[in-house]
Amino acid sequence: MIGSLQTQRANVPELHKQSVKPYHAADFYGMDDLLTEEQILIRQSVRDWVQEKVMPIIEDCAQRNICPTHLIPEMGQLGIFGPQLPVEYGCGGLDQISYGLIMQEIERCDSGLRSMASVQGSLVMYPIYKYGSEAQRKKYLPKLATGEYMGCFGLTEADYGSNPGGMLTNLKDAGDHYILNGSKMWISNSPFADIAVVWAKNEEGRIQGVIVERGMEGFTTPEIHGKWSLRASSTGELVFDNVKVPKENLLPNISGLKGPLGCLDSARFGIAWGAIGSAMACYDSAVQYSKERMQFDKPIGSFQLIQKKLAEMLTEITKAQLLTWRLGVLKNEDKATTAQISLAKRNNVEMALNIAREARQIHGGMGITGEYPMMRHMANLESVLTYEGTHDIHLLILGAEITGIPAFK
Ligand code: TGC
Ligand code: FAD
Repeated sequence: MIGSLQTQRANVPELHKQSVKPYHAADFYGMDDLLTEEQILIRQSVRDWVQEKVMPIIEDCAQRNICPTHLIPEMGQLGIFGPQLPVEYGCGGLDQISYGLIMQEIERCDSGLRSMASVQGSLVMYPIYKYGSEAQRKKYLPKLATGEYMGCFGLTEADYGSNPGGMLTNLKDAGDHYILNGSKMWISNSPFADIAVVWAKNEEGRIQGVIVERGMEGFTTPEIHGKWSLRASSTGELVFDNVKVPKENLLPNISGLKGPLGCLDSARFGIAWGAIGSAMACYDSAVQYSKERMQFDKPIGSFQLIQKKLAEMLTEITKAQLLTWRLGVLKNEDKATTAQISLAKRNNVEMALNIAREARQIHGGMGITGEYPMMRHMANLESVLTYEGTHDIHLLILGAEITGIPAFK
């Protein structure tokens, strides 16, 4: 039953191809000197693929609300899914900075595509690896790594977003299986996912994770329509109506809210890198445009007000690059804390959103069209600011870290 949608995913939609300008990566402080040769090679291979295969079609996908699922097999081949997980399960075995750089290069193109990749790697493969049985790891991880299976992560409910601990979705022990009831809202990848990692309360009210497979009776994944943001990503619900879940699908090695929140640390880390990609794309476009666009018989880049915008953009990108690289080092040493990750996610997403807005202004009227990427990035980043913990929830996580007093409730 699993993978029944793969044929549909393989269909390549007819997409309008846009010409793509060469890309100049901002690296004002020589950040590349801090990277290993392997990290630079990995970044380059993803950058080349994105530039050649995805950049030309992404605007059309977003305008027409098409999730480019036909790219999934190539993403699998490139090692984009779960690159930070061990090779013995078919994954990349890479370090955390390489993972971050991959997210950066994908989000330089589009946050929706990065969403697809970070949900798969950090929110589906990671919990199966970290909390799953050996049999679950062997069954799912190699196929998730190639993209043969795609997954989604069900934590949020319609009435429990920032407060997932209040969830109502529940799991009852029915002897040789569990019965799952409830629903999840705002789930990336859900409309085409083969499996869902779902968080639900057991009869004692303790949160547990289960793997639900497409095709299980009573399990549906309606799509959410009408989004102005992440239009090249597919978002939906997960609905469980007395779904029989085999006992072997329970993630055995975790219980409590720390299970899903632990996965979020990995995904939020990837977002911190990804947001730099969006910012770099908008900055690069603004630099090129300001040198070409003439007003008052001069390139607009000759005006001080435009130079101020560009200088401030480069400053913020450079600060974010240094911050995030250091976070990567801490993560490689297994020392990065939740609060440190919150600081980076919060800072970098806001930074990218501000740069998208400023870059849009530099492009004048042309900036509101799909000929340039700013409006798409700006609209996408509104979701990124909200998902994986809202901007204000991350501020409160930092507030609790500083004072020792949680202010959530
Ligand atoms: P609280 O009492 O603080 O914590 C409950 C238990 O969890 C532990 N914990 C963590 N463990 C691991 N990693 C973390 N980051 C953790 N944060 C907390 C904590 O130690 C405790 O453990 P224990 O053993 O004592 O039970 O929980 P709270 O209910 O007060 O909530 C705190 C708060 C608000 C910070 C948390 O609920 C939160 O982060 N809310 C935001 C929800 C969120 O981020 N949802 C994201 C959904 S997934 C998504 O958006 C995917 S989009 C992906 C895409 O498309 O790219
Ligand atoms: P609410 O929690 O209702 O928040 C509304 C406002 O109230 C926010 O400004 C918030 O900061 C503020 N607020 C809430 N509590 C407090 C407080 N204690 N103090 C001060 N202010 C507060 N979830 C998944 O599980 N899986 C996914 O794959 C997934 N993908 C998503 C994709 C998209 C495109 C979007 C938009 C969301 C996705 N989400 C996913 C859900 C996302 O994580 C939630 O939207 C997010 O956690 C916020 O929850 P909410 O929308 O219910 O907002």
